[in-house]
Amino acid sequence: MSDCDLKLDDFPYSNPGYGRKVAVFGIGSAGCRIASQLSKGNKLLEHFVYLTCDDHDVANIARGEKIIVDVTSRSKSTPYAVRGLAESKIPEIRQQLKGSELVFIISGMGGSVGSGLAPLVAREARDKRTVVVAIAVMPFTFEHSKHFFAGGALKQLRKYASGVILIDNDELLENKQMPAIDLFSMVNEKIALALHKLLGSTEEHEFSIGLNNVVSFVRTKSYSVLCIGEDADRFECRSAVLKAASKFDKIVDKSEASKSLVHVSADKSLSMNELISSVGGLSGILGNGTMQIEYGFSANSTLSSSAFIVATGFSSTKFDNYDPVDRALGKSTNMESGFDSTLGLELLLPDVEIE
Ligand SMILES: Nc1nc2c(ncn2[C@@H]2O[C@H](COP(=O)(O)OP(=O)(O)OP(=O)(O)O)[C@@H](O)[C@H]2O)c(=O)[nH]1
Ligand SMILES: [Mg+2]
Repeated sequence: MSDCDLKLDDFPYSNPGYGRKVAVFGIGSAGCRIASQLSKGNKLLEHFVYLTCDDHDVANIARGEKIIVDVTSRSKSTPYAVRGLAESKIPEIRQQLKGSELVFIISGMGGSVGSGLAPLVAREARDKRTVVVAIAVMPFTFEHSKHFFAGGALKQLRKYASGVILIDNDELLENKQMPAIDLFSMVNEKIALALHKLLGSTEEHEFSIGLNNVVSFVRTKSYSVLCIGEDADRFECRSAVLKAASKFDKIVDKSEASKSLVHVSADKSLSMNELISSVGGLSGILGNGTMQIEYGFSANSTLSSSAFIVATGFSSTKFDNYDPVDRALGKSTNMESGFDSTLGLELLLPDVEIE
């Protein structure tokens, strides 16, 4: 079978990978870091594209395509400005999207680059009838000044993407005493590992949910949220699953969960009983008792037990409050206009703080 004959449905197979049929766009500083981390572990995902305004975001990335939008620090003041400056890069973006059936967009929300360019790439991909799954890392609660842009960008992403998976930075921090630089790389490793396991890796001793399942699962207009739990001390996967499940409470109304995907990563002694009690216990925590669960597991971890849960079906999240214009108007702003048309209001409300 030649490369061109491969369909997404042919998963799993190990060699070759998806080639250009699946593209991963890392956008902005956080997006480039997380995508690069993912590229190191995943053999199936082969076409990585890094899109940003700052050379240093991609300086240490050896493989993949890089698109740098030329800006000065002053012209990079808002996502809208960055998007305008990226117009000249649209042919390059289209070139990188060519032949893709599925595009993952990974980006931190709230800065100017990811918030400006992730919706642009999502729009371009959608115009080519490509399935777009956006993975949006939401800013910390303390980053008040970033919430408005994050809220606006999220709204646009939801309009263009077939599905959006939200990650709450607040819920990834376990040890706040760690040096900030180590903490960010640890958080990025966790996110990349979660995506790697959920999207389908090809390692031994692994039973993966698979890319097709994940994509059909997140193709919904409701919110999907990824939470991660770890049990580093006792190596218990049940405790890792419970920790991950408990995090949803702070982001969404967890009783709304209609479906969830769970990947449990433990050492090779993982027993069927442990798996049953870990995964089975989940429907008592998430959803209203009828939640559908798909699961996968790895029995090759040597570091800790981890659980990665993507749940979907949520009608709102704590991030809905991140758009003060919506809140002030008490309604959903027209997605067509997104944050572009409300930008003037942001300038009038520079110090809005949202708890
Ligand atoms: N998980 C994670 N989040 C990050 C990282 N860097 C930044 N963030 C978060 O992502 C949001 C967007 O930040 P960046 O990606 O640095 O922003 P940008 O898109 O490059 O835009 P500029 O700041 O204008 O350069 C921030 O509000 C942070 O909360 C990272 O390495 N990992
Ligand atoms: Mg940046």
